[in-house]
Amino acid sequence: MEIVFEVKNSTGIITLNRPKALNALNLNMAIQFSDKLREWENDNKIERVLLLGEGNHFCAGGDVKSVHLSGPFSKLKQEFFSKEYSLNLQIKNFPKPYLSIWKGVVMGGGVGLSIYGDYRIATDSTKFAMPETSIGFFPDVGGSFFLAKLENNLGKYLGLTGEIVQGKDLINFNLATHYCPENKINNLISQFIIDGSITNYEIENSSFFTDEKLDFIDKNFSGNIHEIFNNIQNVNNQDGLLEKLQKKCPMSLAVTTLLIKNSNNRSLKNCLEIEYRLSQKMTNRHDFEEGIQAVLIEKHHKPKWEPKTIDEINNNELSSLFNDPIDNELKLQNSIYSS
Ligand code: QUE
Repeated sequence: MEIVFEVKNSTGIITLNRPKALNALNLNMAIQFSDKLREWENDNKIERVLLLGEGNHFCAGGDVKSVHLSGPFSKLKQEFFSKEYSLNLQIKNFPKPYLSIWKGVVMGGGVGLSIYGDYRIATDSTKFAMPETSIGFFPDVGGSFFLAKLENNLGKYLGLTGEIVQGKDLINFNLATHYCPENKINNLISQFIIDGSITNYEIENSSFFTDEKLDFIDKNFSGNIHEIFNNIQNVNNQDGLLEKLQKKCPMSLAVTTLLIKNSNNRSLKNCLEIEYRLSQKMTNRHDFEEGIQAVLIEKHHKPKWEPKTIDEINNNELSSLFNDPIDNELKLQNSIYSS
């Protein structure tokens, strides 16, 4: 079973169960997850939901390897992203307390399964990131919603660089709601299952995002991707940031910047519908194939992006990714619980 459902003491427990694939979410899991949530939403015996990852990690993302292997313009590309994004919205609208334990890797699709819930528990091993610009994709699952809400250009920074965020910073940015030391996680889970309460532990780790770093991000990550590169080129002491960004997919960087810049005040539903159109276009570009090969299949980590640099981006291609309609646009349902 790739996903396991249990009920203990009026708590519905969901365990992502593909530990060898870091619990990456595939279509089958997304369908079962969504069906079970719908059942539990209407079940008076269920008072709350707990989401766990089997093994050492929460969830590495969507199963983009299968998406890639399904070939150009496949049915799976349509089905997987429409199911995943509608599940993200379903979680946002789920009317009962929903808690995720952020053990280990919490990336991409894993963020989408947890960030719209009520409680996200960071622990000592938590590694949170939106790393999709490394695979020729973009920060989806509502990245244009929750990253755009982060202040002082932080969301743009996280979406472009894919940088890992940990304990204290996750709390400071309100990405996690609570911290719990690794050796107290089982206590926290038992308590939540019994009565829905959550112990909040004081976090002792220090922050990696110093005031100086946050100030740097605020100053240099405004505007479009060309302005951002220009800004960074003109400062010293940038800690290899330019080199890091130059390794990412240029078209992904341009798409991510535009997406986050233009998403302020959009609803999650609207963001996901826009992202769906982008998902279909981006997963059928050469760069996605290149990125998946480089990072997940051959693992040589030397993708040959086309175009190679942001300066070679064709603005018509860039705007067509956002503006040209596709055959099967995603139209999500408004929830009866809509907030
Ligand atoms: C960027 C990503 C993903 C990634 C690596 C990136 C991603 C994803 C996985 C992943 C990791 C391990 C697995 C798996 C998938 O890695 O979205 O099936 O076993 O799912 O640099 O966006």
